Amino acid sequence: SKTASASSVPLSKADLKASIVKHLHCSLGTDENKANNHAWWKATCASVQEHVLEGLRKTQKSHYLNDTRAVHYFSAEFLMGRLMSNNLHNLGLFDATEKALNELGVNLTDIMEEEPDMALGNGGLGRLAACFIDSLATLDLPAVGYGLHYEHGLFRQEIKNGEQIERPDSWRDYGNPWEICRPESIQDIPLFGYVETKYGENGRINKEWHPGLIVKGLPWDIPVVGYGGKTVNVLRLWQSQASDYFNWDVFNAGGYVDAQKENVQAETISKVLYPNDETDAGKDLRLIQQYFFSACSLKDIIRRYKRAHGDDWSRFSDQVVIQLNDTHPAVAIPELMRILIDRAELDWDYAWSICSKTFAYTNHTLLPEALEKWPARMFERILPRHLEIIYEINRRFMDEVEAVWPGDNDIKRKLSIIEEGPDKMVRMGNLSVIGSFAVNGVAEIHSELVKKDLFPEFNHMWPNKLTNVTNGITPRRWLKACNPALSKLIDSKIGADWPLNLDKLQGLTEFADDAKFKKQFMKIKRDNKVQLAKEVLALTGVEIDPDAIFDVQIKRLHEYKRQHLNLLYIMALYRRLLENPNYDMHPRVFLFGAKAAPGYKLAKDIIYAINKVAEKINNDARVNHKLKVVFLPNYRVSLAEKMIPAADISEQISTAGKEASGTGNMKLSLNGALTVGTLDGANIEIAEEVGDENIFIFGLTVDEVEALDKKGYNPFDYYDNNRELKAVLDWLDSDYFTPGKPGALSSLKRSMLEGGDQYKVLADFVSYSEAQSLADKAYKDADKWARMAILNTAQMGKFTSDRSIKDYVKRIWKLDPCKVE
Ligand code: 26V
Repeated sequence: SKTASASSVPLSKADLKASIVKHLHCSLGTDENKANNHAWWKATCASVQEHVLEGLRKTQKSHYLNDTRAVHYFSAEFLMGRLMSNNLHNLGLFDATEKALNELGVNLTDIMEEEPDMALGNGGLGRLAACFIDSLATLDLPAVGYGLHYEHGLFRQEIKNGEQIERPDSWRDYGNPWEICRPESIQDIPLFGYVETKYGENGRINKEWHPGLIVKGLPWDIPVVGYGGKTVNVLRLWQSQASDYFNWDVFNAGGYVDAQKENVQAETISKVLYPNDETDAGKDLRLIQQYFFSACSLKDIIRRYKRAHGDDWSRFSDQVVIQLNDTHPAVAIPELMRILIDRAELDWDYAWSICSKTFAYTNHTLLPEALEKWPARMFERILPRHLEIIYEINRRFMDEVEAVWPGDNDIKRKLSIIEEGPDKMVRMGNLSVIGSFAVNGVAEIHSELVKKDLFPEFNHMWPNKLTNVTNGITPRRWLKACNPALSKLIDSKIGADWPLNLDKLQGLTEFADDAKFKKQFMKIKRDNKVQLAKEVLALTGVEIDPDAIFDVQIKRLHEYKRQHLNLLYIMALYRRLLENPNYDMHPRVFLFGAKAAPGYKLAKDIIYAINKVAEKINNDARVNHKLKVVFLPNYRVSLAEKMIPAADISEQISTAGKEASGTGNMKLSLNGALTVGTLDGANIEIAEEVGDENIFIFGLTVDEVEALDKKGYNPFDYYDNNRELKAVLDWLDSDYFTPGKPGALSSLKRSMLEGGDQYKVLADFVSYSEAQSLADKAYKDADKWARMAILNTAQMGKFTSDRSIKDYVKRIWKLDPCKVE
């Protein structure tokens, strides 16, 4: 294999066998006869990890010797999923390991099922971070991912009587074979307390923060293997621990009991991932988490910088760029200022010039409820010195605003980091824009809306600061590893280097009219559907037909993503079939996967409604040969890897202007699913790539949504004037789907009528239904469908996360690759 020469550890099949058996004996303390799948999985991991660690050592040495500029990706979430398959593919060891295990009587696919997902993220933003670090390593770029070592990742979802139940996730119960504990790099992190002002001899006012609590940050390193196996970067995740000592000043001030309470809190900091997606929880612990990992990471970076450059700060921003994944780590900005001013004793202007050349910020959402704000009083209690620094950043910034718009207090009020009111709030978005040298949105339309609607005045002040970097996905995980049959077919047609150069997929275009290729392509899709059907049966007991259309909507449950628009359409189809048993449609299975934030009532109601409608339809012999509905519990990365290769239709149906980018849309299209979608987020760019004839676009545009709001949107206009829509909505009020419980689904109807239908579900219903009919018609022409599916795969080159990373490097990070060896 191509990585064999890179490693001094031997890599033949026989050696792999020997190594796995050695680990079974020496690391696991078992043997070939006794070992179960879990033991085989662990032994195989240990064996793979040998190669990974060799690459890690070489990479770190090479980065150190070359004193490279590096990007530091700060993210509260990294949704890594499983690592075994990915690491094997990236090391080029997959096939050899599969064969080695085979000869030991072990099935690689089976033992990979033993690995728990690393679900250290909620959804899009966390998975994007995971794809990005894969691409950074693949492109030989010096990079470190920094985040939190949550003891419990995103909750495990169970469905009981149709309802979501949250259960704790425990991904490390039996130890995680990939992570390395680094006690030698522990950091002390101060919290709470008060600030003392001291007057120095030279007239300088010095501030001293007397923290009320010090917590320890213990780093765990997860190696990140680039494709080709050469560069192995690190994802460093911080775990909180209580520190052995307190600051006695607090006790003298009478805070003993409080400090004890806070000490318990120390261990709590990294306990659990907040499951909110797109709503700000506003909790103390969340701010503490954010500061904890940002401060640990900054100290880690500064320690490394000082080793090479001592106290000379002049080169800091040449060596270090920090990317803030949303505002979650934005408190790193005042933290760096604090270190430079209070610790390094630089003057403000010099400190600020360093700081504002170091940070860049990515915005991932425009939804107002997701924009982070912290009560100033809470901020002051937890981080008193940082609040002072923020006020000073703001004071100076207000002078700049005054220079641009003299006397305009409205603009000052709007741009201020501090929102005035009965409770002053710290706006983390404003802080991030002011403290960063670059700000980006995640798809063309989203970035335009960031400039036009979210931060127009900032864009006026700094016309080059706001920019776009369209998201991407790693084709290693999202095609090569998850869809091996299709990958091999592609290899045979265009060569095997497409995972590194996804534009090569365009080479498939010439086979879009090749009858044999179409047959092979669709045979693989069908095999994947058979495979998924087995999984569905095992997980839910529902039998589905691989010859039906598999229509897939997988993403977090949120009103703006409009799973309930999909549901209304399903109910309409059900009605049509009941009214006319000969209603002409190709059999279709609607598959859902979605977690709702535990406190998000309507989202949970939608999950319940989907399950109840599914139950009814699946057991209705009048229709269930044509229509089935499946809600797969506990949607996560590893389940996505099974659903995506089997999808025919990809549902991307958010209200225009609300989905920043989407990345599931890219994964599904890459695997030959056709999109039914709105002109929102990256759907627009997907349509540009595949062409309007290979996608089903429907619904209001951003401009039309805006115009409708201006004119005054009234959902009753649609309800009163569309018989089918009215009947379907009224159905929700009956007890048809919830026998004996009338009204159990009424909250959905209410949200779309009396509630005002904020997300324009009713306005888009007819257009959606028409797009779905076109999809149905297209599918009936198998030849045409095959062509469209192939062209989707062929045109996804743009959406590799390698391209996203190259855009970041060119527009923002200005990094050079550093080849290892
Ligand atoms: C927000 C919050 C608010 C505070 C509590 C915890 C928490 C956790 C996550 C978030 C972020 C939600 C933003 C997000 O995930 N946006 C998604 O980002 C994807 C990657 O850029 C993008 O494709 C999706 O369209 C966008 O919704």
